[in-house]
Amino acid sequence: MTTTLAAPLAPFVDPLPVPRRLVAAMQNGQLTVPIRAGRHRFHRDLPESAIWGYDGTVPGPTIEAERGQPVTVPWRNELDGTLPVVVTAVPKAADASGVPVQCVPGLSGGTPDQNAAALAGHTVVHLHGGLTPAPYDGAAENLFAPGQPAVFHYPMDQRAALLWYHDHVMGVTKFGVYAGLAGLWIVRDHRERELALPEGPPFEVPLLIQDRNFDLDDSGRLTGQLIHKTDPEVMEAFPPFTVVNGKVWPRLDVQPVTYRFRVLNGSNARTYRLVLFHNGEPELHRITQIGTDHGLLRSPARVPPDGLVLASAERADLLIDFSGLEPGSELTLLNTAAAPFDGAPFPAANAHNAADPGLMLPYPHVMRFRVVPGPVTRRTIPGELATDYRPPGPGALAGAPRRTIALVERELEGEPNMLTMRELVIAGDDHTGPVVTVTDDGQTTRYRAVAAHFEDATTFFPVLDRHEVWQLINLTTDTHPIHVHLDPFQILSRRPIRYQIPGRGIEDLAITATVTFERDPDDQLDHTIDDNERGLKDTVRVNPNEIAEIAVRFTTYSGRYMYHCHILEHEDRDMMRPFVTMPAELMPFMA
Ligand SMILES: [Cu+2]
Repeated sequence: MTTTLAAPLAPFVDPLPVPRRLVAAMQNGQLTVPIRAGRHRFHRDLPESAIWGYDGTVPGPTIEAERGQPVTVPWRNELDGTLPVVVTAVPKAADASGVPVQCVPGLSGGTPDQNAAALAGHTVVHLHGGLTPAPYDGAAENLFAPGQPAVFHYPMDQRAALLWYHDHVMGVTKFGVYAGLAGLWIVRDHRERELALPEGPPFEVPLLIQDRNFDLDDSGRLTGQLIHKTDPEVMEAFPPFTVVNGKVWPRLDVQPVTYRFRVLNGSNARTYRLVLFHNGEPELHRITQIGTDHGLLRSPARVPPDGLVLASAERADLLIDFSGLEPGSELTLLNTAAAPFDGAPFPAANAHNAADPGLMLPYPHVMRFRVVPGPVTRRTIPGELATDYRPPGPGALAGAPRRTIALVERELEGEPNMLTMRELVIAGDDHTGPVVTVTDDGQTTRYRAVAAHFEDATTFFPVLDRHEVWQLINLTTDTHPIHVHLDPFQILSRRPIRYQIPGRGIEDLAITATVTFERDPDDQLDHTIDDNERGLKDTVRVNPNEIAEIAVRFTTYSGRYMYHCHILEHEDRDMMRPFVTMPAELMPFMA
C-alpha cells in the first residue's frame, strides 16, 4: 500500500525542546528526582496530555555525571492517580478503507483496557548502560509504590557515554515508558575533553526519539490523551507521530558549524533508519558517527549508505556539519524504516517517498534543521577516538564459555503471541526429546531448551572478568534488539542462516528446529556488522535469518541482572531472562 495519509498535525512548527540539565558535580553528586504525574504539550496544536515523568516532565531532566564521581539519586515515587495512557487492543488490524488502525489517531473501535487503567504507579528505575551494582540496577520485580523512597547509588566508574534512565516494571514497562518515564544520562570523561568535542549547549544537543499516538474527541479532533494501541496482527504499538525531546516533528535552528547530537531511540518498538535530506537529496556525508551505546568508537565512522539504523535503546553520538549551507537552508531528518523492522533495505535517495501506511510508516518526518546566519566554522574530526579497548582477539576468546539463545515467537490461540528467549544447552546422547540442530559446515550440534520464561530457573552464571561468547539465533521474522544489562559487549559476527520449524515445533519450553549456516535465496539482508557497530555496545540488532555472536565480559559487580529484547512489548511478554554474575572463587560452592 502506498496511499499517503494527510498529517493531522503541522510538521516542523515547534522548536526542539532541550531537556533541563542536572549536572551532578554542581550538587555534590546528590540528585533528588521526583517521579510525578504532570501535563505536557506534545505539539503546538494539541491540548496538554496527562503524563508521568521524572520531575513531572517529558523527557525527564538530562543528568550529567563525571566518570569516577559517584551519583546518588533518591528516586521519589510521588505518582498519584492511575496510568495516564489509554491502552487498547483493536479487534481489527485495518479500518474500512484498509488503513492500518495503528497509523491513525483514536481508539479505532477498541475498548480501553481496564487492567491498564487500574495501574497505580508502582515503578522501578533502570539506568540503561550503567555499570551499576545489582541492588540499584532496577530489577523488574523490585517495585516501589507511591510514597516509597528508592535511594540508588551509581558509582559512575565507567567511560563517557550517553545512557538513559527509564521505568522497568515487570510486564508493564511498555506503559510506564510510554507514559513518559524516560530521561537521558550523560557520562563525561577526560578522553572526550582531550578531543575537544562540543559539550553542553548550544552545540551539543540530545535527541530522544520516540513515537506516540493520541485519542480523538467525538468531533474527530485530537485530544492529547496518550493511547497505546495494538491490533490482532501486530502485538507491538507503532504510533504514527514521531516525537523528539517531547515534541512531534520539531525544528531546530542551527548555525553553519558542526553540532554534536546525542541520539537515543527511546521508542517502545519502532526502529528508525535516519536519513538527512536536503534539496531532494540525501546528505549523509554531513554526518560522522563518533560514538555508540557505550561511548566513543575507535575511529570515526560513516553511517551506512541507507541511513543510520537505531533500534529501541540504541544510541549514536553524531557530528553533523552544517557549514557551507546558506542561511535559510532546510535539512530534514527522515525515517525510512518499516515497522515491524526486519532489516529490509530502503535506498536513502528515496527517503522523501518512504511514507507507507501499509508498512506502519505513515509519516517519515522526524525533525527539521534550519540554517541561520552565523560565523562559518568547519571542525576537523580526529582520526583516533577511543584508545581504551580493542576487539577481543582469538586468544581472549579461546576456551570462552559459549551460551546459545534462540529468539522464538510462539503463536497462541485467542491471545497475543508470546515472544521468548529459549536458553539452549547441548543435548546429551541420551536426550530423546525435541532438539534444535545447528549445522555449520557439515558439523551438527544438538541443543535442548532449558529455559523459556523469566521465572524459569536461572541457567546463566557468568564468572567475573572472563570472556564469554553469546550466540543469538533469530527464529522469527523480525529484528530484535537484544540488550544485556551491566557491562558492554562487542559484536563478533552476524551470519545468515536457514531454518525450519515443524508444525507445533514451538512448545511452552521445548522447541524443535533445524538451523543451517547458509543463505536463504529469498534473504535480502547483507548480515554485515556496520562500521558504527564496531564499538562497545549494550544492545545488538539480531535480524531475521541470522545468528549474531557477541563477546560478553562482566567485570565488576556480582548479582542478579537481566538481558532482554528492548522492544518493550516483547520484553514484557516474555522476552527477558535473568543472569547472575559471580566471582570465580565462589563458583565451586554453587550447587
Ligand atoms: Cu523482540
